[in-house]
Amino acid sequence: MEKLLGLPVLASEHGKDVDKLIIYIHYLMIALFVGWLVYFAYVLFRFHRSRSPKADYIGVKNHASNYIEVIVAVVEAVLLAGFAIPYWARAVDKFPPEQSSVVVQVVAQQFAWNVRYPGKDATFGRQEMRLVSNENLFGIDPADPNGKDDVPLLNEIHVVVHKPVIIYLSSKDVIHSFKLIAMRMTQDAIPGMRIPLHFTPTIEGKYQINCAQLCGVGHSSMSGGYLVVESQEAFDKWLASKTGAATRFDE
Ligand SMILES: [Cu+2]
Repeated sequence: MEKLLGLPVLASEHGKDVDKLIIYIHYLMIALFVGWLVYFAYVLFRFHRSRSPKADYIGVKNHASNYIEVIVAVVEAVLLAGFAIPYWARAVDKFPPEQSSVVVQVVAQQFAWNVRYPGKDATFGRQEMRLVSNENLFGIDPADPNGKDDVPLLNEIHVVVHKPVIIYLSSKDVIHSFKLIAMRMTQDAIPGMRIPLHFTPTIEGKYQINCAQLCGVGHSSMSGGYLVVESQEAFDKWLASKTGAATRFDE
């Protein structure tokens, strides 16, 4: 079924469940589609003018349609309560501990992804909403020494394979949506909010980041961002090479 639907490459742990749900929903939709077509063909045949020259004012007396409707509703309830809600609960609730995860901050803007790592001390500098400005997208307190070695980047996020990732997502201007198709991850980025999301990548590689909200004329260029999944050694080397570098998006 994955082949038939042409599902994109999957590279995260929880993504299997997302794909399962997509496939089950398609099974239900196929059953409904075929069922309706068969019924339509039957009706064309059964109620042709030649077979029913006179209208029947009493109509159907059996309850087949009620039973079928109940079955469809039960299947839908199982999909919702048995699959969709537990997956959702896991996405919003079951966060891995920060100490054993790669923690990244992302601030979307028209039209790029600003990324920040905590640097060598593994602690982000203190942030405050009132400090957020064009020059200070993350609202970092310059007086906090923890922020001195933070690593700001643009359009690139590196993570470690099989290690959980926590991303704190926000937006500078309008509503964007952070979408990692291979990770089966989509989350709106909303100005003034800091929304956490988490996933565990399973396959090394380079994956495109997309913006899933039409956010302005340059919307499509937000797919210039990418996620690199690599080994711990490669990640450490990469982060060390970026420390001290300052990158900022300017229009
Ligand atoms: Cu966008």
